[in-house]
Amino acid sequence: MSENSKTLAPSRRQFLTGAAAAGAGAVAATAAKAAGPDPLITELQDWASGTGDGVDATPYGMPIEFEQDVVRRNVEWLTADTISSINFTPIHALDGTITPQGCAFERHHSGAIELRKEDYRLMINGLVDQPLVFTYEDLERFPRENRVYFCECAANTGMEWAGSQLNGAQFTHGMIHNMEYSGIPLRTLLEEAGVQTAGKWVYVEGADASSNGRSIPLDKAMDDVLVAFKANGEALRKEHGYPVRLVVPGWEGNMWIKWLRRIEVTEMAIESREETSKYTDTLEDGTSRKWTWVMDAKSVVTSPSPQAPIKHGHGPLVITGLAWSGRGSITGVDVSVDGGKTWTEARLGAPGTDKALTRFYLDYNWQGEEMLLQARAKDSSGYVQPSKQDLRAVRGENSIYHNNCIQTWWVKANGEAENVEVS
Ligand SMILES: Nc1nc2c(c(=O)[nH]1)N[C@H]1C(S)=C(S)[C@@H](COP(=O)(O)O)O[C@H]1N2
Ligand SMILES: [Mo]
Repeated sequence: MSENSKTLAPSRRQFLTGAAAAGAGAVAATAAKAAGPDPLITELQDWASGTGDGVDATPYGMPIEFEQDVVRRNVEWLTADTISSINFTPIHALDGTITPQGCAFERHHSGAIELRKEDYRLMINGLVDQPLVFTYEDLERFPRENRVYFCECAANTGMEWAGSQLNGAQFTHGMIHNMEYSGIPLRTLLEEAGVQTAGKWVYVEGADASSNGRSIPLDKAMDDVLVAFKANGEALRKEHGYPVRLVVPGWEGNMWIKWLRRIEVTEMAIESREETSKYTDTLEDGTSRKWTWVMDAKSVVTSPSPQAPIKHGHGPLVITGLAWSGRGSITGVDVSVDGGKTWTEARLGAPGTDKALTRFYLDYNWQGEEMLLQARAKDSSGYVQPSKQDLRAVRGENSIYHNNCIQTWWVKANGEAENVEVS
């Protein structure tokens, strides 16, 4: 503990006593030792005796230097080359639900390309009355909507099938982000082209070398899919598909085509690489499930967790995490501190919304006991997130994708946490 946090303790004690918090006694006891004038309160500080930076110093702001560790990270052995690769959102260090673009995970099959708006074209062809090509400016003239959705790579948590492996929520669950998109319903553009009755699918592809082509059933394409050009109010970042990406709410991230280039209306699915040899789920008997597009309900405790240990003493502890479902909204999250024997309903930071991240909190009185910390999500379809055993009973251990099982963190008496499995 630093000198500062010690001397700050008395004011925390007063706040807690005033709020009559259940665990305040324990905090007050440690705080009493540090009684005495706090120079941070009583002395004039440097930052108050001069002026700060002018408004011209930061045309576009970056996080302050003290937050430098809140960044994307790779898993070395997963990152053989950085072109066809993945990095992870630091979910252990974020709060709320919106993921800043600057630290939202990236997944590229052939690197992030630089595509100017002037050079951007979107083609709609195939089984349509009128094949069309749109410029970026054309797209800006269609009526648009704002929607918040999560994007989760189907491989999120994929390294955990055979046993607990990666030590941190960022690495086990960080292939997810949640942004507010501004975009045009794909339906609007398809109606503009006129889908013929034989058209049952759309094949969507990107302008990058991989093209990452995927087939999407027409029903979904006409439902809630967006052709998006803004995220969290500003232009998409290059790595997220600037200037235009597809948003496929609730469905696996692989279908969220970046640098969206072409939409072909087809009679049948194309059965491309990305929907046959990849993004299918191999079962125990060696056969594979295909068309597993929806991301089922899932949750994770983000703090405490291996990268976010408990650093304060006994007493009030905020247990928090994220929950989401590709089948609707989160209706509740249960938290267990004893490896799933007993559960307590967590408090939602805000009511769950459709196919978006929901933040949950459990305000806990921790007395230094070891915990086997778990969260369990429930969604508006009535689905409850399964245990690892239950998921394995159905899916085996040969899969990579669609692992939505309950995660366990073993929180030790010293506040450190480790990725474990309970049986
Ligand atoms: N054109 C194109 N689109 C793409 C990809 C790609 O490599 N090329 N990767 C896909 C995968 S596998 C995922 S999980 C998401 C990741 O989106 P993000 O990089 O914005 O997080 O984009 C998808 N869209
Ligand atoms: Mo992905």
